[in-house]
Amino acid sequence: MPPAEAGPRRQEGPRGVANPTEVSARSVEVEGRERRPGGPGALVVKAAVLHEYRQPLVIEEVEVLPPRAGEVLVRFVASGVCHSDLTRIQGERPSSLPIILGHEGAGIVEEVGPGVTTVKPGDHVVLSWIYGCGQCEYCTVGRPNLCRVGIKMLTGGTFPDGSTRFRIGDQPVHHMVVSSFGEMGVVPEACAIPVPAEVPLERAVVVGCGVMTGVGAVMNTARVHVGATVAVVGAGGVGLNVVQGAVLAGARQIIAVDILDAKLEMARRFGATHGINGRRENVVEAVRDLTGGLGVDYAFEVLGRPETIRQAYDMVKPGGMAVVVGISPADSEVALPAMQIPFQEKMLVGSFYGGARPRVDIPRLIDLYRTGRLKLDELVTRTYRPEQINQALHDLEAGELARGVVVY
Ligand code: PAD
Ligand code: ZN
Repeated sequence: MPPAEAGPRRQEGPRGVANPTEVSARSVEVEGRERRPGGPGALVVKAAVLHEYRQPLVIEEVEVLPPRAGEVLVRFVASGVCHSDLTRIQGERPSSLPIILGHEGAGIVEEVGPGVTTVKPGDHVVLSWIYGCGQCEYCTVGRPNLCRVGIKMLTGGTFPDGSTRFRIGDQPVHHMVVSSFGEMGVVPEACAIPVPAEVPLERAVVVGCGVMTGVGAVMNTARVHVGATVAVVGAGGVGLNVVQGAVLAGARQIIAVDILDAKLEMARRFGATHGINGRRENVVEAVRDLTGGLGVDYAFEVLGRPETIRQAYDMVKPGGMAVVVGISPADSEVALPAMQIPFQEKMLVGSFYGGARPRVDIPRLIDLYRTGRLKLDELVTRTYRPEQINQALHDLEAGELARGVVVY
């Protein structure tokens, strides 16, 4: 730690901070970082910024404002790259621009704002991309993943009061709640979930989205029963976690469906009992053939297309459940055989962030990894340096990754 006078200083002044009295009461010196004059308390970091849809992310200097009351400044150690980031880049899910994407993050708490009690500087954290306000009906009944304040944060790209903690010059830069495609970010305390320091963050990071979403869809949303039959359409970063969730739940048959043989091979390594290549086979017929003609108890769509949602619905047996995890383009619709809905009593449900209760589920998943029952090492196909972020996104789109992870 440098002597106090050499450490970064916060500037007094009105620019950028709505209420300067809210500036961190427990600020720590942040080694080697410039706190820029004129932007009170702002730190300058490198981040990958999306300025325009379908264009590469631009790596540039961004100011990070200090955490306010109830907020935490995190220095990212790793960030996973998820298809939801690609969807945002492609404009299939419109965002406020410019924005720093990245929602699968893990890092070390650098500084906390006033009133923060659950983490302190130096703590290792995995980030939740859903903020639960703790007060609303959904948070109260134990469904914080549906918290309307959290959804507004996710879709609007700002903190609940409409402000952001990133800036380039005078322009506010939006958040994807976590915004782990940069060296540092500010998140609400509720999103920073402490994890034991001995768990490597460049592995734990994948719990923040892919594992939570996939395993959570099995455990929390579907509650797959022992001995069930399961199909998983789309064996990517999230789908492989549906596969390993089904193993944990004791499913007897786990059928992976993908269009790439390499993905089907990966799915087998995660515990799939069968693989179907959707390019070569009629997947609904193939699933029925493997299940005595009836279909599976549970089918998970982990891709985000109306056609594959329909496939998942069709491959479920009467009385079974189709779970939609994949996020389809904003304006798409699904057609279903209307008469079958009552006759066959099939359930079609959505699963958002695996029904996560982040404070409970993220530590549980980390524990399952520590005790050897959850595969995280095998999920991380490739690691990237921060300046290779566009390459990581390209490799994801090309289907080459289970998960790619940027390490800072
Ligand atoms: P990914 O790109 O790693 O995996 C997608 C997989 O689908 C790849 O293995 C592809 O080869 C495969 N695929 C492509 N076309 C087909 C097809 N026609 N039939 C079968 N398989 C096919 O993506 P991901 O695992 O990171 O994300 C998957 C989806 O889940 C995506 O829509 C993402 O936005 C969504 C998601 N949802 C949530 C949620 O909370 N519901 C959270 C995180 C991600
Ligand atoms: Zn994701």
